[in-house]
Amino acid sequence: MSQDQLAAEVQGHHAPKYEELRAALADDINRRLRPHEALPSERDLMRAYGVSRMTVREALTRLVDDGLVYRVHGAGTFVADPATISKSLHLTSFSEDIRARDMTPGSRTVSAERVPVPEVVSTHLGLTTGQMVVHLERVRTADGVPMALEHVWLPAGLFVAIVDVDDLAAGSVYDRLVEAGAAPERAEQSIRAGVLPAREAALLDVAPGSPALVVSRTTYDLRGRAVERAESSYRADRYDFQLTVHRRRGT
Ligand code: 16G
Repeated sequence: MSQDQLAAEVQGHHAPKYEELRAALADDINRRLRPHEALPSERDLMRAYGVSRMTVREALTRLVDDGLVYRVHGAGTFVADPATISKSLHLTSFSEDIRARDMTPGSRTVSAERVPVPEVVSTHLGLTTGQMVVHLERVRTADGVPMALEHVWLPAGLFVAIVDVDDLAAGSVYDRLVEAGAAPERAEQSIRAGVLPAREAALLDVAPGSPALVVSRTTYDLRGRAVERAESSYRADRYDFQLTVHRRRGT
C-alpha cells in the first residue's frame, strides 16, 4: 500500500490525492484533449493542482496503466489514441482492460466444452494425459466490436460445481477463478506476431491475413498452481503492449 493509500485509509474515505488528479486528468482527456496531444508538464500539473511531484507521477503512472496516455522519454506524456487498447503488462483480465477504457467488455462463445487435456497444454498446466480441462474459445468484444480471439484451457477440477460450461464462458473467467479459490496471481507469457487465417479473421471481422499479436499465457495462483493456459490473438490494429524495462544493476 502506498503512503497516499495508507493516509486515505486512516482519514476515512477520502480518495488519495493521486486518484483525484487521475480522475481530473481522465476527464480532461475524454472531454477536451485529442489523441497524441501533450499533457501539461509535471511542473505545470504540480502548480495547477497544488500537489507534489510524487502525486503527479503516481497519477500519470496509473493513466499509463489505464491506457489513456503514453510516455515518450524526454518529451513528455501524450494522450493515447482511443482506437488502440494499450495493454500493460500487469496481470489483468480482458474485462478489466476494456473497462479501464470506459468500454463494455463482452464475449461471443465459439465453443465451450470439457475435453481431455491436449498434449501441448498438459505440460503447461502440469496435468497428465486423460485429465480433463475446460476449453473455451471466445471472441472478446469491446462495445460489441471484436478485439481478440481467445482460447483458454482451465483444469476441470477447479469447476466441479459448474454443470454447464457455457455459464463459465458467459462472463469473466478471472472472476470465476477467484470464486473457485484460484485467483490469478502471476503469469508467464510470450508475445509474437501472427497473421489471422480465414476462419479467425472472419470471427474478428477483419480481412484474412490481417496481422495479430498472439499472446500465450500460463497463469498461476498464490499457491503456485497453474490455473490457466491461454492463447489470445489480438487484432494488431487495436492493441499494443506497454512495457516498463529497468536497467539491471551490479552485473
Ligand atoms: C486476458 C488473458 C487471458 C484471460 C482473460 C480473462 C492475456 C494475453 N490473456 O485475455 O489469459 O483468460 O484475459 O478475461 O492477457 P476475463 O476475466 O474477462 O474472461
